[in-house]
Amino acid sequence: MTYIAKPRLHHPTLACNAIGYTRRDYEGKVSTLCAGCGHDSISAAIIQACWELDIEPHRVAKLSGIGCSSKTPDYFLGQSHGFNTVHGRMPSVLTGANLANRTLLYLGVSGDGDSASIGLGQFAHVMRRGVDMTYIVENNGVYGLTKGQFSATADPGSVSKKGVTNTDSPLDMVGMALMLGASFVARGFSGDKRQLVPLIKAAIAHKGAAFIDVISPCVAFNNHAGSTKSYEYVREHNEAVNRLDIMPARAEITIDYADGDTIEVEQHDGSVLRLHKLHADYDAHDRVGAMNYLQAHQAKGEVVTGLLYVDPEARDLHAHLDTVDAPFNTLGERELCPGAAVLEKINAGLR
Ligand SMILES: Cc1ncc(C[n+]2csc(CCOP(=O)(O)OP(=O)(O)O)c2C)c(N)n1
Ligand code: SF4
Ligand SMILES: [Mg+2]
Repeated sequence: MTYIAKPRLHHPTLACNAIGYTRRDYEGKVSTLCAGCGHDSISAAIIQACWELDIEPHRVAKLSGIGCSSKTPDYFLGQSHGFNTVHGRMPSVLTGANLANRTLLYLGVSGDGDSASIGLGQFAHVMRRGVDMTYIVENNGVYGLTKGQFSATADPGSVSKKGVTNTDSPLDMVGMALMLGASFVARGFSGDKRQLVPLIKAAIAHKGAAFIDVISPCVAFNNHAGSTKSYEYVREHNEAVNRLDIMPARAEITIDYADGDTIEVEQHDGSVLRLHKLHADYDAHDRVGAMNYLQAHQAKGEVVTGLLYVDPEARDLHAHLDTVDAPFNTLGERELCPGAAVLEKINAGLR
């Protein structure tokens, strides 16, 4: 229950990260989601990723919309900034916050209903603008919170718990993120933390719009035979393109050239993504190739996971707009009111 606070005292032998925090310092309140819900596994993966990256919790701003998935920011990073927005409106609030203060790490958490149905327009614009953020969609193919109606990501032919067959075409969030210009695009599965934690770490280290679609079974309404978002279905049809390690910038970098199937991708902050290719024909730098690969495997009924595309040279919205480095709330009167002469110059340029 959310009103039950977790004990603050930690066991003295708990391991600490480089800045002295235990993993428990990255937890939030007790989850109220159904036992076995995939979303709780994603929260655990976010906690693990932030702990391993030695992120100071107060440097994170977590934003979400409405839905079981959008409730989850209450269950991790209890000492971070949080904003639970209106249904489908998280991207615009995140964009505004990011423009006002670029010194925080932005984490958008949403659902397939929140981002692919009511929030589709907002999703499109936050991706094409290249807002520097990690955007996670906890994708279960249904509106879990409102009792299991099909969402826009439900596959045609999939059957609801009540026995209704979906006839609509699905929206593929990964395909859309690629098309819209996201500079880091990945798909994970809540049941595969070994793959998901490094994906989240790499997305956080990425400068630009990083998107992760995480298939996250809804055990209450979409985990039965006939569902294509159930634990069983995804385990059987998971097609991983690569395996990822990430080495933070400050750690000593050792590169192993011996393995011909490993690529190193340096991020803007100097951290290195090491991609172990599982499929020799897969190139994570090729946006069009990623789209084709996705479509071809989707047609075979496979759920492609892994890091599908990354542009390590990406420019974010601040670079596009040439904004000031300092957060707006630290700007003084001199910067905000530069005087009549400057105003005259601006007006002259508009005549
Ligand atoms: C403007 C508005 N319309 C509709 C709703 C009802 N509503 C609440 S959550 C939700 C769907 C949530 O689905 P999703 O984002 O997939 O989250 P899940 O619960 O599946 O994690 C809907 C339609 C609402 N809260 N606000
Ligand atoms: S209804 Fe579905 S999505 Fe919501 S908490 Fe339960 S299992 Fe998770
Ligand atoms: Mg959903």
